[in-house]
Amino acid sequence: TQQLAAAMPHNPTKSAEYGEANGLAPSAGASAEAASRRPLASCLSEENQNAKTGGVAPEGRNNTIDSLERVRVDSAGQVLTTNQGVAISDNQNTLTAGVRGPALLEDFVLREKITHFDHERIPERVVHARGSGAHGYFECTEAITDITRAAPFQKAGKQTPVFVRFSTVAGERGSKDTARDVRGFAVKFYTDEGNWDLVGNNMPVFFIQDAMKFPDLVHAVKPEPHHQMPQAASAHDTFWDFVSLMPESTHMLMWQMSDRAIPRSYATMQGFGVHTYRFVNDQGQAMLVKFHWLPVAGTHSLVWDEAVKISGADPDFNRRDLWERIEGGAYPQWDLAVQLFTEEQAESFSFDVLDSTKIVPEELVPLRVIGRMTLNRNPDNFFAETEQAAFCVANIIPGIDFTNDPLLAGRIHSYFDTQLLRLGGPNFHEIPINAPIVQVHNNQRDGFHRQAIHRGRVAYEPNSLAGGCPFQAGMQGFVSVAARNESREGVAKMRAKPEKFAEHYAQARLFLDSQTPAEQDHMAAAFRFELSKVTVPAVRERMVASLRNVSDEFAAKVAQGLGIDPLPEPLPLAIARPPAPEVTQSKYLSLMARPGDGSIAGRKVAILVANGVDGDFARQLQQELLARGAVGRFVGTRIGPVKAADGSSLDADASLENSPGFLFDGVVLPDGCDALQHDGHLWETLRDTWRHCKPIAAVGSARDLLGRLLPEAGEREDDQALVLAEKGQGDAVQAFMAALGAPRDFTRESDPPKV
Ligand code: HDD
Repeated sequence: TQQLAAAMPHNPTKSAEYGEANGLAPSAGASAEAASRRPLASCLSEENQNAKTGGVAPEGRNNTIDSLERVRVDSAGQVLTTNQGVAISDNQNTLTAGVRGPALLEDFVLREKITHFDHERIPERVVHARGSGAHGYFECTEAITDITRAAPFQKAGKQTPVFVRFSTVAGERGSKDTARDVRGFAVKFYTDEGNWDLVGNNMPVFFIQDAMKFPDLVHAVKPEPHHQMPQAASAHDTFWDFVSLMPESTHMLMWQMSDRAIPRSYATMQGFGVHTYRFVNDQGQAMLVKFHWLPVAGTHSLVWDEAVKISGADPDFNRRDLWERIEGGAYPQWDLAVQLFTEEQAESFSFDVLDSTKIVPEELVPLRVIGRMTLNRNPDNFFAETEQAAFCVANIIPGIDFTNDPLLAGRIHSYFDTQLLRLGGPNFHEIPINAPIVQVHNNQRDGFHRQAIHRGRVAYEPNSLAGGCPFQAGMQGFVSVAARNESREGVAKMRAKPEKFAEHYAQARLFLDSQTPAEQDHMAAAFRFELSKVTVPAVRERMVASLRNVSDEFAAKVAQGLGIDPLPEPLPLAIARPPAPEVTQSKYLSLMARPGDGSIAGRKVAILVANGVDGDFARQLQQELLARGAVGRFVGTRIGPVKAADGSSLDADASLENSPGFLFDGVVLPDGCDALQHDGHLWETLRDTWRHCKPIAAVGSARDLLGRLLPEAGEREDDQALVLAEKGQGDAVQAFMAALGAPRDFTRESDPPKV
């Protein structure tokens, strides 16, 4: 605290306000050097970083810690007090007149406690209500000073603290994690030039092209207004009614019906800035840019049956996973990659880069990795940090700028606006999680919950009484890029869209055609499932009619699952002669394209135990998993000790009842666990693990047990995720680990599942 207090400026203009010294000239340290654009003296820069934040983040820590330190509360060893700091003598009994008498109004302790409780809730986010956050840092790996002056990218090795929140979109705050839904991927960079929020999703496109349609989209996907059903699900009439009438959403629907909508972990999903932004360099030259987060652990998803089951057994599945990865040191990491291209290139594309329903295929503009983000600290308090985190698309910094994407325009307005309601006034930027690590100086004053104590009598500009401070930074501050107006029609006011926005299907087809057959099957099954929940036949048919514009074959497959025969006529196209796409298949769009480094860090394995189990094997496997950042849990019929074959004791800390098999990434049956054979939960665990195409290993006597409970396992040859081994055969464990780190092999699947 002392260090921070020392770093906080006394009011450097104080004397000037009273005319004591230097009159109108800003005092030293209160102004920017005219010749250099950085560092602004009042800002955090590499030079003064140590003093202001405690230095560059050491490994395993990050320097947002220091800025939050002053507000952290640790009650260890403290007495209970009221909010006024008065020690409370009795936290059990209301103050009453006599032992059986009435409560007294003067009981300020009771009234304060109850009143505070009554006001504990704030409105949840109107979308993305369900989310989980973590702290970390971004480290630049390649300086791109020629392309942008944005602070995080100025020097290789430079670290910028971040806070990240992942979310589902449609469900309420308490809804399940594994809903079929888009995931939010919002990153707040606390840069030395102010906060930059990159508020993206795990899918690179969006449902609509124009913010004007956002309230309609959200009203359509949220639970229906008359009965508030279904929760956290798009499988209902109003959603499909809307999207089937909005052909521009077709591309996004393909992503949403793919396995990307049910990620295994937040650490195994990509993130995208979605819109085309601009990078701007020192000379004011701009490049167009798209942002991509690439998970180091690779892209891995669940399958639908698994997601449905998990949502019952552990609605916090992704939240728990994120928390445990960080607590366990298996820090989630993403590379930040950019696609950089010029206005001229953009003009030549068959699609409009201002249209958020389109990607720029990587074949056209390759990715360039410029840094890596590591999440290494869980919040101390969910409400104070994750819930109060206020992301805002308008939060950009010098070196980054917007484009005229009409979806982006609405977002620039919407985020700030929603926080006013959600966080109760205009000073939410002072809430510690939202406060930049640079200092804030302006003439904004007052409002609910103001924290800063502004000194002096000047709250206006221009002024002479405060030496002109705080004064504008000119070219050293944020300067909007002198962007050419993208509208070819000039500057006439209009409500219209560029022509290329009218092409709605080419990239939906590109996405579909870029998937593996198994992924395509999952997509068809997802459409079938969702549309089968729609009660109005005309809506189902309209959606199938729209899908015909993507692929007749795919539409037929969906239609067949819905009993629609013959196929309806395709929906009319909005554009008579669509431009030919440059790319019709992209190897980057399948989840299989980025399997990651094969690491098993963060994965969970059920090691089944019962009396008579091979204790050494079980313990060794657990150790080996741990050494590789994964978790092996001993799972028995009940929790508690089991007696291993060698007489030693193993402690089952999970049971087949409280941790069903579908919660694990793989299952191991050690030799001697035959006593589990009559436990029906084991049968379910094996069946689910098999059906979800996850690895199973059976050692020694457990091979027979597996053969009896899961005969289909015996029918498959060359199944990489099925490991059958003699007792003592060492490479069995390695084979199992390899399967655990690899993408799933879906050739086990059949639709519907076989009996
Ligand atoms: Fe949004 C929240 C992402 C379009 C209006 N949005 C929100 C969050 C994410 C996104 C990740 C949660 C942030 C957090 O964790 O607190 N939204 C997107 C993306 C979009 C998008 C990637 C399309 C490219 N959003 C969009 C539009 C509008 C909004 C077009 C309105 C015009 N979004 C909001 C919001 C939310 C929000 C209502 C709700 C809570 C919040 O902002 O803080 O303002």
